[in-house]
Amino acid sequence: MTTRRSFLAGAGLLAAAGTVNRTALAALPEPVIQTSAATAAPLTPPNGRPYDPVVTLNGWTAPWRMRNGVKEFHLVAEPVEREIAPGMVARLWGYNGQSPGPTIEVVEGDRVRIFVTNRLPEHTTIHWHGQRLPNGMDGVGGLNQPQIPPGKTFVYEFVARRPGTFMYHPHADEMVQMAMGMMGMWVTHPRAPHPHIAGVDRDFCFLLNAYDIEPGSYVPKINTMLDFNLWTWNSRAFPGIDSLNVRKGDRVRVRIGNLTMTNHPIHIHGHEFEVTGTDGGPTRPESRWPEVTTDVAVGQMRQIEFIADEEGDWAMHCHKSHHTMNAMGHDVPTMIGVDHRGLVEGIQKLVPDYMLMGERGMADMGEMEMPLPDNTLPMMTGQGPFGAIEMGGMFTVLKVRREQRGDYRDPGWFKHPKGTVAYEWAGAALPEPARSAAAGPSSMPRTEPARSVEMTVRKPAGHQGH
Ligand SMILES: [Cu+2]
Repeated sequence: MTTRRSFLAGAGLLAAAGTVNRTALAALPEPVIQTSAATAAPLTPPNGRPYDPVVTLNGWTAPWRMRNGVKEFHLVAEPVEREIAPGMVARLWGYNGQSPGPTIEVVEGDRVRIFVTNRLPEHTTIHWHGQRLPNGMDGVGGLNQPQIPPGKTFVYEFVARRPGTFMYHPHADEMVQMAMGMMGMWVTHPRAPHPHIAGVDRDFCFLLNAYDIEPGSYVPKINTMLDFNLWTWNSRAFPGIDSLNVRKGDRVRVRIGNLTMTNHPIHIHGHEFEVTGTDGGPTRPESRWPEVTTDVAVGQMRQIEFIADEEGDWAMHCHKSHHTMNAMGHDVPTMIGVDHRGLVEGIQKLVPDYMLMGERGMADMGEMEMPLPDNTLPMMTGQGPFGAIEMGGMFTVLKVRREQRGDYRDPGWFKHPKGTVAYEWAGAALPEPARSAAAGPSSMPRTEPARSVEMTVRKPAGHQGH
């Protein structure tokens, strides 16, 4: 990323010389553009108050320029190309080359100046969700400020007054601009040890977002309110979402903001966590309780923390099962138990490409190499060490390893100790199932005799039918 290097070199020159020329100081900070959807290494603060940086999943942190004690950032609102997962690129709107935009990291008490240049075809603004700030900096177009016309740069300036995890997004033609991917995260680190904010070994953040992009096309349908077909974390869908790689025993924090149009119960396997903060700030320790799933409602941020003390590859996902699917899942009828025998050939005379799907459930689709239209993702995909993972959308893996050190590199798949993986029964044939005789004393007695309903059930071959 040469742009970032030249930015830092430029900042160094400015800082080193007492002979700074006035025009250079008066100039805008050079906007830094990101072209990759990979998770960037945490940005160690080069100046200002120290803090432990976050890692933005499949994202990055915006570098800044320090000018007379003010942290200056430059966000450029512009059309971007975002790889949703290998094999699919979306044409979105975002900031500085990507959607979401870069995470902004500052320290409580920092004075922050953000230059916002509008390179969109229509006006925009930025609202700083959750921040305490002067009313005229809150970014609601028409209410707090005039809209930023195309081609213009506006300046926002305020002190980051309280520590926490916040979000930023337009408050101008909001439905369109958020459906197009305009959003980002903001982390304000505490300036001194805080009684309700623990030090952690790993600190991740990401936004929940969603798109409706027809298979074969590139641009989201912006009028969709609920029926999205791509459920994403930081505009990435499984298997495009990077894993969260931590060391066994690490205290792990994950900050999750929701800028979709529905809620997402986020679930982590193998561990319990506590919600240690919301976009309203850190929660008091006496208000916390253990969870394995936390619902992140629309417009909310939930910060969760846990000790990663169980080694392995643990699924982490939205618990709405339709949100761990990619496109194409919507118009498929339920076919479980339907007898298709003899039907397929007849249909294929009319529709040569017709395929039989879903007679035994949908798991076949995880393995099937179906011909896809250009630029879309299979509904369920991803290969694990034991085969198809049959997931998509809002799914990734928390990788807990004894040998993981200070870096965030992917350690590969977990090597399970001998005798710790579920295995096939190789003993005697299955006995007849015993019917449960349990019927509690409070069960309602039937007053009318049951009428018989005629129904034929065909079980798939290989199972014992009755
Ligand atoms: Cu969800």
